Amino acid sequence: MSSPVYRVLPDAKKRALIDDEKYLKWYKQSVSDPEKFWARHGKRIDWFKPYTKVKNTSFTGKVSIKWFEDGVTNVAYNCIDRHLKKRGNQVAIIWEGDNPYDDKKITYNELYDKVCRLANVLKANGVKKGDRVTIYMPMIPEAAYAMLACARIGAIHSVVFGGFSPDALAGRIIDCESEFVITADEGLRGGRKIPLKHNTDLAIEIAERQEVRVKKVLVVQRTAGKIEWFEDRDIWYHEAIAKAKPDCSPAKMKAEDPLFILYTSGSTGKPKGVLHTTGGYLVYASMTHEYVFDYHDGDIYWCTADVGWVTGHSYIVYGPLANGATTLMFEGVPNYPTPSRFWEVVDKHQVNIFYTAPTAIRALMGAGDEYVKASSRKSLRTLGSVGEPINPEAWEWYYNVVGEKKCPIVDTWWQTETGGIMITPLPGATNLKPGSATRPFFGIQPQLVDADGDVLEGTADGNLCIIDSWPGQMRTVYGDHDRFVQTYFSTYKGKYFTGDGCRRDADGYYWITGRVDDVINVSGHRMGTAEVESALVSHDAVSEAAVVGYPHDLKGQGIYCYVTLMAGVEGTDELRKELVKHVRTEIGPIASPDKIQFAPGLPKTRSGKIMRRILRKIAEDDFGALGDTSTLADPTVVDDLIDNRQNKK
Ligand code: 6R9
Repeated sequence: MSSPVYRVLPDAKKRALIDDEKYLKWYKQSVSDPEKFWARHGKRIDWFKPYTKVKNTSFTGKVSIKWFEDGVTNVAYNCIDRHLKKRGNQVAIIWEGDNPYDDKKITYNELYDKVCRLANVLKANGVKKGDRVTIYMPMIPEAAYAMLACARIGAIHSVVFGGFSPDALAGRIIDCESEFVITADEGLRGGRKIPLKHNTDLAIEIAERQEVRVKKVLVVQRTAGKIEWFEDRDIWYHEAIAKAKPDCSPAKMKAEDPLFILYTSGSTGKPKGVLHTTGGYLVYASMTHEYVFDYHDGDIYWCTADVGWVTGHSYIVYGPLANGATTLMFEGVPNYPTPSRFWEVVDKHQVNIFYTAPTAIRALMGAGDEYVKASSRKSLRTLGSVGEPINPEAWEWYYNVVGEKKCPIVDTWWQTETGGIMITPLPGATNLKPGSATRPFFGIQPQLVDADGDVLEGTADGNLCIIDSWPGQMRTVYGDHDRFVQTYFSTYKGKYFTGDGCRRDADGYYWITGRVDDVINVSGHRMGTAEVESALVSHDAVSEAAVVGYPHDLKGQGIYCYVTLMAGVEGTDELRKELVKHVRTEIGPIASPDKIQFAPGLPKTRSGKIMRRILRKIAEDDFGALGDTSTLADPTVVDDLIDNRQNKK
């Protein structure tokens, strides 16, 4: 398979921090002597006490990952205080509201004030180092203040995406036994209100039934909508910070003290609490932010993700702020009020670096070029993509129409678990191929293995592993280290297994082919099929469910559900609608099933394992290639499934 190659643009090369020669040299150093390489780059952040040990990591046995372990620092100090002398009056955060007339700018001096006050409010309400604080917020600056205030006092934040349901929020509060929640009255997206405080109230009730008691809820007033108020528990944010002191000295944090927990879906069980720590994470987030986007002092940088996802953590808040950047935070959606919104915001704030997801690119491509062409986009210099494989058509459109052939695209592959970007082009160094994440970042050693774990060399297609640690790597699953070892290091002994399939071409470029486990990627959001299944079977009418992904033009993957009903229940369209609604309440709108097929029986092996391979094929309407069905307990169920498939082409 040959792909067009887009050579490094001369202008990008001229201004770049890293050209190809430097990339190759640094990469070689980074993998041949990681200690030395990271000893040098660890210094990019400020340390209260410098580290003497750099790397102490093992992917075997109990698995232990420590970076810069005797160093002492503070993330909020690095993201704010250390910039004040030089850039106190520089804008740290540009906030663009859902409504195009709503925006504001927060300087580093103001950020310091807000974060210190909030840190003092947390302290005054009993939050201590190591305590878990749940943040359930819209995309407003207070979400960033909340994260940084936790970091400042050493509390561990757990940000829960504002689109999650009360049940999903409750599960996350319970898992990390969080006693403090920061939320807003309501969120606002695309002109629609999201009842965040109401959802929080419901989640707290659910948590209480499991004996996890949330003591305080801090509420930011965003819409001034009507909410219920619990006098002894709820606190207005604006009242509390008005009274708080505007200084708060940053807690002395060891490099391996936890910074945050972020829940993410896996192939089995409940979402896992991915734990990231302080020093290594910040070094890695800031370094990747600088080199991958070729960030220069004074650049206006915009990542369109939500802070509820890891991309928002590393590339809206921590990476950019650690680098003293101006980071844009957007409350709204790409097509509100019109599909020109992104480009209008780019022009309005003169954005230089723009980082978004393929699902948004595809949707805007579908809306038509005129929405792009109505804007100038002259300020744009670098474009980024993240969240799922970008199909070459969308890549070409992004490059030609949005970037007008003047902006390199960095297709960045990484995961919640990796903390930062792992495989990516560098704007001034890497020739691009549409659809390929290209080459590993410094310190990253990818390896492809086959199903038996045999290492594949050269041109190959296999499962993607990383064979040595990097500073941004997750350290454990919160409260369940065995699950960490089991999930990531047991499939291929001694290697971190990513769960992704991947091809390496003759130029050594990596092409991520998607998940090889039971995780589906819907609009760049990770969804465990097991989670959707368990939501479905929690409905009275359902006896069994199997969920698979299928190719979807806009979302990348759609959610296809096979549902076996309880005896006597009839599979009507009405019930379909009800089940969709049920899944939305259990998990959230992002988990809405696209197709529901009622199936009297599911294809199972004699040992009772559902053969998902077959279900995937039928969902793709590709049942000519079902493969071997002879091991099925009852091969006749397959005919019924084919006859009643919901994706007939
Ligand atoms: C950052 C983030 C991780 C999964 C990952 C992979 C997919 C992310 C990608 C990509 C192809 C890219 N993924 N970026 N696939 N090309 N540039 O998205 O984290 O939500 O944990 O998802 O997303 O399958 O394993 P997370």
